[in-house]
Amino acid sequence: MAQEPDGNKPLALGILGYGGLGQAMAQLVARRQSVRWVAVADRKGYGVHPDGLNPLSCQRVYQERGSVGYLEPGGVLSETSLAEIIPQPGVNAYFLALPNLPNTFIASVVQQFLAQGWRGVLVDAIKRTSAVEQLCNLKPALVAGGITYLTGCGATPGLLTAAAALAAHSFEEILQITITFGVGIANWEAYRATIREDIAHLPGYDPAQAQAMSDGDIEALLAQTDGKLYLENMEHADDVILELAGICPRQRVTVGGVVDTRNPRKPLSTNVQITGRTFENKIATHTFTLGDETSMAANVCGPALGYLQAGWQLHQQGHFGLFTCAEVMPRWVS
Ligand code: IKT
Repeated sequence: MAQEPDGNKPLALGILGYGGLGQAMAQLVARRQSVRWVAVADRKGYGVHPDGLNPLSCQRVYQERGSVGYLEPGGVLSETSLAEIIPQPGVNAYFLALPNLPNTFIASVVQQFLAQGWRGVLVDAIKRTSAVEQLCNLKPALVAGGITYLTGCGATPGLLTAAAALAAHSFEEILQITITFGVGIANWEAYRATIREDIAHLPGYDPAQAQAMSDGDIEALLAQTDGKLYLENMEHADDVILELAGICPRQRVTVGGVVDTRNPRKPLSTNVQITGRTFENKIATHTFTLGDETSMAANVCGPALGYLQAGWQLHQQGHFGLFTCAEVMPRWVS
């Protein structure tokens, strides 16, 4: 089904997944004029309203009743919410705020959009190298299907990868790109899916194991580490994204960090260091550091929204296929 662009109307945005990041995106969009939040889906239901959904009432319904499917009006309870929301008319773009558990899940959702003939913009904040590689395989189908897909558009990959791609231009050769993140959240329940995905990176765990863990299992694990997760040498798509952009071989990119699930204060300042050799044969390092007061929600959803806007402009110009956060500059959303 074709979602025809109309330059005068606000971009009609849907959010798939209504956990911590989905809810944060809804709040952020409510403060902008050129984007309207019109659709949302969680595991048990979905809601669509062409005039706009209210983030406060959606959050209340979700917290009190467990699904946006209880929204009135516009809510539908369904065990197949994703399949049912895709054919709903009037949505130009979706932010995929879904946990990629199992690791093939986001690619399978994209297949659903393709199978239903949906046209528009999709943006993800996916994390793993192998997950982005699955999406790369879908590129010809995305081109043929008229979908403009932007991948890796959160913080890492996303904001930090794009900063590295920009900083790389001071150099003739990139020797090393090191991303180190510090995330602080008051309680892990606010970001259940994100924390599960982080646990999947710990030694001895994989996505299937993390997905199978009960909330009690996660609490028991966090109790052993005083609520902190120390992540090193993660399988992170910053590497394939920077390689695809021609900046450096993926082996030169490393990602790690610390997540504190019991304290909103960051355990360290998130930064990316780009070390290279200039044309004058000097070795130097650029460092881009995020302000400690910025939250994970701000650093994931803000860039993702900017990439959504960039994707919408590309789509309106007839550019379809797969694009990464290192190939496209996010656009400011008024
Ligand atoms: C990941 O999912 O792989 C890491 C994520 C890191 C987010 C970085 C945010 C940076 C910041 O706000 O300073 C997350 C921990 N899941």
